[in-house]
Amino acid sequence: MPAHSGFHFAPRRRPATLFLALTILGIVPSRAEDAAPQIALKLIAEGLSAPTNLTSLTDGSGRLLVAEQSGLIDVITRDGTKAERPFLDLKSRLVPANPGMDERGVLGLALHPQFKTNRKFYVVYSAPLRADGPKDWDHTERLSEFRASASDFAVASLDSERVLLDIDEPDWNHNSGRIAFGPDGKLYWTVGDGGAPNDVGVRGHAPEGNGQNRQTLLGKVLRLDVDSGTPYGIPADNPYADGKNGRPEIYAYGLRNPWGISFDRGGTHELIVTDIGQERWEEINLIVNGGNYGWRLREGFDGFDPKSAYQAPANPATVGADGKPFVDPVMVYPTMRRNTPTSFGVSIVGGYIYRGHALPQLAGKYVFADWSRNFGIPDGTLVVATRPPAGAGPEKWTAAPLGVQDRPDGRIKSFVWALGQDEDGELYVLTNGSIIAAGERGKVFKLVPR
Ligand SMILES: [Ca+2]
Repeated sequence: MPAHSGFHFAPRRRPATLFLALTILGIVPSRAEDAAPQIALKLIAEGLSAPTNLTSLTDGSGRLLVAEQSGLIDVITRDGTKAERPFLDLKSRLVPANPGMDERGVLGLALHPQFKTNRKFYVVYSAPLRADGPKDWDHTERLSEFRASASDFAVASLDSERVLLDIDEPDWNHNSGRIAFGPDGKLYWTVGDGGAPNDVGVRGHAPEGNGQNRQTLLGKVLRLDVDSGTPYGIPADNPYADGKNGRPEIYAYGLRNPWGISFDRGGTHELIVTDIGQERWEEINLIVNGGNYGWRLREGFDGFDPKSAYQAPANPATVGADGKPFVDPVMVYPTMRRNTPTSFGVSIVGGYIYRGHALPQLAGKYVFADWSRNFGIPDGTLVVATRPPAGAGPEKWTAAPLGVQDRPDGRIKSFVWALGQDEDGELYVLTNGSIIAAGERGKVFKLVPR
């Protein structure tokens, strides 16, 4: 269980000279609460609507791209200025937004590994329901390829759109829509279970739930080859590439609402996907080819029964319908409830294994967040997970709040919408001041040395 206790709200600072003397002597405070956080949040951009993605514009300029859920992809220059002209304006392509909370909009953004030569990039966004989509369903998630202008890499046109794959969605929520290129050059896409509590519903949910049904793309991690085929190719080693026992796009399955995908830039380039739980557990998963991550027969390390979502069944399923065992998460923490005051919050937000240079104390650790401890009040928490040494037995990570300047408990008084990583491996925190994915209360911060 993650240790939130022991981290106090008010920063306790030692005199700098004492701290320096202790450091020279090689004595560092052993208790985290005794050390003032040596990390700060540097404001990079503000006045955005809910920012969902940040990535480097990999043209050598050092500029960043920031996607706003409500439709714009902005260019942020090296000095933190938002360019007047957006990279791309997708507003006309989006389904109309809810007035309140919404999980639709611009959800995923990834540049092609050879962007500098082919100018291609990929976006997942929420389009109005396709004309031939199921009549009473909500909208269509669309993966499209676009191309930046040859004369100006910081500008792209809607006219360059090539639609790769549409996935119809029964509800407005649990879309996920996160994308990333793997070290194999293939595009990975996390898709949520379609919404509705417990992956149960007459509209758009398979009898056994979408997560466990391999004939739907909902509740899956997909893998596509965007460099071959029309409109895309199926990698030969996708587990159901022949289409016999599942949809050929599927790479892994049994996910609920995986809001977070990243490949480790170092190590063995593992694929990390976080999954937002129903009522009990938030998960970090290492995704492997063909893995079944359990939803809705499992939540966290426990079984799950949709008829009693708050209580794990006495005799949980341990294998999927194909007889193969589930893949457990590498770490869980309890979803925030009245009886779990030490939780980080109500929805895990995926991050990155830190491989940058500015913050050596984070090297090799997984930096992520929880969206908020509360649906009404912005109360997100930054978290850092540490994995056991290689070969230390079954992989189980541990986590603690990531203290930052003036917020040693990691609670940064904003909703944490997403994390981002630049081409140097440095990390960013994308926040919003309300639950509404519109307005101008979105900000981007960079994690920097204090
Ligand atoms: Ca799971």
